[in-house]
Amino acid sequence: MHKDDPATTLPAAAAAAASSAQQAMDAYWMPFTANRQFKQAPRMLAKASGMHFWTPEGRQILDGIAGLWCVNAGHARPKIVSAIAEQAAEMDFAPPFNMGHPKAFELAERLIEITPAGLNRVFYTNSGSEAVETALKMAIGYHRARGDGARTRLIGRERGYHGVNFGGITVGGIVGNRKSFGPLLPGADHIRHTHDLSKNAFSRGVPEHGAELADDLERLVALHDASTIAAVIVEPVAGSTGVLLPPKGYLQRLRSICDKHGILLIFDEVITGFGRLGSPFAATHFGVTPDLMTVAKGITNGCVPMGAVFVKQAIHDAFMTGPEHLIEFPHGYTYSAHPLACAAALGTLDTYADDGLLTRGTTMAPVFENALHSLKGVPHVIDIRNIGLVGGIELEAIPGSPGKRAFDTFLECWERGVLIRTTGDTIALSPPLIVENSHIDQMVSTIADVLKKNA
Ligand code: PXG
Ligand code: PLP
Repeated sequence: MHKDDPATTLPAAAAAAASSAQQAMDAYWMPFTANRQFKQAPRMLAKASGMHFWTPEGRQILDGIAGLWCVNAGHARPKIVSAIAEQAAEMDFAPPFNMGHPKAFELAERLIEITPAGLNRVFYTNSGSEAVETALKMAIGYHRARGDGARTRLIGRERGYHGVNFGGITVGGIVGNRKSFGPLLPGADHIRHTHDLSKNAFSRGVPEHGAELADDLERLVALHDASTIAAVIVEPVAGSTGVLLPPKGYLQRLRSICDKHGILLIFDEVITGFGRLGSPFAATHFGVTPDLMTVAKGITNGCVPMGAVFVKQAIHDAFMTGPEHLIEFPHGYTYSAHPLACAAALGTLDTYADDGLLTRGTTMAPVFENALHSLKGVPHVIDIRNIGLVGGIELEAIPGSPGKRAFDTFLECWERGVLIRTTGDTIALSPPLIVENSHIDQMVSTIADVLKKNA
């Protein structure tokens, strides 16, 4: 297993350049960040290896969230680093439209060895958001190609996160990400979310209650008629909204309702893909195969931007009609199948295989679960949720200041050398899959200390 570098000092010039005190900060408009707060008290990262980041001043930070749910094999893994460097020197770019390069094909063949059986065609994007837009277009285009062109309606779920582009926020269900951007795409609707603290608080693993919430899709079928519905998209485990697990039997039920009505099922596995739950994909984990599956993040260990959509062959084949010199699917990105991304992804798959990381979460899950649930009874903790190597700790909101308790906890954990993530009043933990017991202890004890101190 990979070990962190003991020597962490940055070259003096790099440290000076990155020093937050001297850095002009006005020009960079930061994504999903409280810009004004950040720029008053910047939190800068300058180096990463294994389970850790280091600040420009050389302070070590334990990475409790795999960067942003993406660095599943830990930072600076040699096979990935050298794959990127060698590819950059050999061929920096190749046009993806009408041209190919060997690693794009090699990667697709390697990927379909680990995807659930049947998902054996791959389309490349550069992010999860783009993967979602691509999957939604494929779903609508597939029905039209089959002569069922009235099926255009897209169904998402309350509290869902599917990236930030217009299709993704249309099917997404996070109010703050939607409310400022107008009417979005027409015709979409949402099924209910599955979070129910009154019945399921402090469940270990998937909660017992709520499989029947999948029947909410029947309500939308009754309202809109199945003949107008193209697809349903859900995160098998909702990440961004605060780690919401599917109730026992829920995904199976959703699958069978989709089958009954000819509706495509899309799993958005941008977070759950590549070992996060202790299996290669959530679809593998739950034994439910979607028709389309979106991934990103862990596909390259976060090292070069990349996303992808996996589809069943029948969906791909439905497009393969018409004159052979014409483009079958008028869609793609300048950087689809970027050589650096393909090289990084191949290095990543090798690294996952070398270290058994796509299933290591299963081995570590009991340790992680026990550590997380030891926080029950700590002040303000109202729920703890876990599966594989992802956990959510929900805090009681400060009346009138939603999100503040969690954000303050995040700031204090950072001061104490642990990087966590918060969304609303939920703390999310999703460490690199190379995590050891001592790291888990450090994360959980730091959170406990901060919550007790501020009780
Ligand atoms: N779908 C899902 C399920 C995701 O989790 C995306 C799509 C979009 O991927 P890109 O690569 O476009 O960001 C995501 C991304 C958080 C957080 O706060 C989660 C994500 C991204 C940024 C922050 O938990 N997930
Ligand atoms: N906007 C313009 C003017 C373009 O020419 C292109 C691509 O050629 C795009 C947007 C899309 O960029 P990308 O392919 O990187 O998504």
